[in-house]
Amino acid sequence: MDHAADAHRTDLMTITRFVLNEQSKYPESRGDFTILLSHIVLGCKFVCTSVNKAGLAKLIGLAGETNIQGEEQKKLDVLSNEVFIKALVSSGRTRVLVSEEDENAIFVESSKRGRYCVVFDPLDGSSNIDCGVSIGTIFGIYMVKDDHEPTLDDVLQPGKQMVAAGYCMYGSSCTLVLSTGTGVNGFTLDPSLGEFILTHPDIKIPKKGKIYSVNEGNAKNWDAPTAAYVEKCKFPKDGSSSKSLRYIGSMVADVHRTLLYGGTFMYPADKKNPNGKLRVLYEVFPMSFLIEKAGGQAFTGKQRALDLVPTKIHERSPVFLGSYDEIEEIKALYAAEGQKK
Ligand code: FDP
Repeated sequence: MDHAADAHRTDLMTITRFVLNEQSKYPESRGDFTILLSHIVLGCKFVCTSVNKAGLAKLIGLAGETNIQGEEQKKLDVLSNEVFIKALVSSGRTRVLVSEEDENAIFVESSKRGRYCVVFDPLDGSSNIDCGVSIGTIFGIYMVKDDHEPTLDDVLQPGKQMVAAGYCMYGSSCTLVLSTGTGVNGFTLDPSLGEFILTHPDIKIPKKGKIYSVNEGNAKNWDAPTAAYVEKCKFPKDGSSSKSLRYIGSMVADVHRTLLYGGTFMYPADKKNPNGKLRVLYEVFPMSFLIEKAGGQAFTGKQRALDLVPTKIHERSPVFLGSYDEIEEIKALYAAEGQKK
């Protein structure tokens, strides 16, 4: 990127302008998606500001409640959840909402109802809040017919049916990565303008990668294909260099790096957690959607991640996602293991 030229840029592609441009390609479009997205963007800006001043505003620390996953809720989680629910409902474009923080799905009252269902994790990676490590919001969007009473089936759909997905990372800068089905684009918040500006157009994940990312503390409980892949990363037998290990432990940050630099991000099954840790609807699906749209792959150890059909809103699944060739290797290891059985 030419930073000098960039500094003098006057023709800014804001996220709203970008989505309006996309919308103009579909003359039948009613603009509902653009309105929904502007409410999500507002939620992201609000959470970004809250994360930035968390220390000052004493938002760091426990809120005194435990969420349905049995995790302690942080004040920022509670706040972010409220912000997103209010922003989504007030858009008048949503129907069913699923949040990581709420045990039950939210069915939007009929006067405020629209065609979109949003599944989201308002503040993912929350164990990192107190030490200032990057955290983020993850969201996936389904569009359903608006001719029926909303039900859970509206959101219990495979990830390949999503019409859009994205995340916002609250890090050294605030970055929103979005796919509306064709390509993946990254926008960075310009705090002086209060606008997300297109900074990473048409992101493509490198076909191969030099980084692997996994919680190696769980290695003693891994299955054979996961252990074999990681062993190969560290001790390649084909004369190639060993891969680097990078694990932040905050999914948005680990996936963001994987998307830009290539490699693999894994949260595999293990003996203690046969379904892994990450939640299908609002972690595995949106991230798999983005990785696929950027040219990579996402695999559960058994199938393409986006083909999973969830039966419960907080279901978990193992996931291996990243560069196309790396995931091919992991798929081959699982296929070989399957033949042994
Ligand atoms: P966190 O527990 O801090 O909220 O699913 C949540 C998540 O973070 C992901 O963001 C992250 O990738 C993963 O859990 C980290 O889990 P481990 O601590 O088990 O490695």
